[in-house]
Amino acid sequence: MTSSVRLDRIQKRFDLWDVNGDGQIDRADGDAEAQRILQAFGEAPASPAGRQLTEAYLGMWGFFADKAGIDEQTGALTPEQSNQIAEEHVLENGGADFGQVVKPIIQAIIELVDVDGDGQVNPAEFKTGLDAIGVEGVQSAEAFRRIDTNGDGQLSVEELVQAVRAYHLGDIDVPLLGH
Ligand SMILES: [Ca+2]
Ligand SMILES: [Ca+2]
Ligand SMILES: [Ca+2]
Repeated sequence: MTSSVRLDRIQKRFDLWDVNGDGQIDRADGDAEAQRILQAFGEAPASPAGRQLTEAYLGMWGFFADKAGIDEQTGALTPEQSNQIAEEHVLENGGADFGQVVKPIIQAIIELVDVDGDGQVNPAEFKTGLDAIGVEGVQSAEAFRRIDTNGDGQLSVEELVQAVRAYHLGDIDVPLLGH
């Protein structure tokens, strides 16, 4: 997979993040992305799961603001700045920072899809989740098998975090958080 594909995916991610389309990424965009997903799942923003997801997205924004050295409340990033931070933290440091910011989001989304409450995602929950987030053109059974790296028939938080990272690295073709 070429680095241009990788950059294209990161670019798409931040095009998506720029929810109000003003060409910059800021706190309001992070909040809007969380609301978009909650709406897709029919979850009230004020519910515990709703608050958890919103806080996770704002936490990701805070991470970006911190890396850029700007004020989390009032600052904004250009797409180029966002891409640079994403690129560095997807590719470098063995993905530790990426896992740290993405994990709370994955955990919050699992709360939304985990109908049987076992803390993991089974094939039916996975398909419901993909449909709600609006991931199109993905064979959910095949994607499930690829993400279920230990083959136990369940997707764990860790497997899903690794899958999101692998998508941004260009290793798999399943845009779990939408594209
Ligand atoms: Ca914006
Ligand atoms: Ca489950
Ligand atoms: Ca598994």
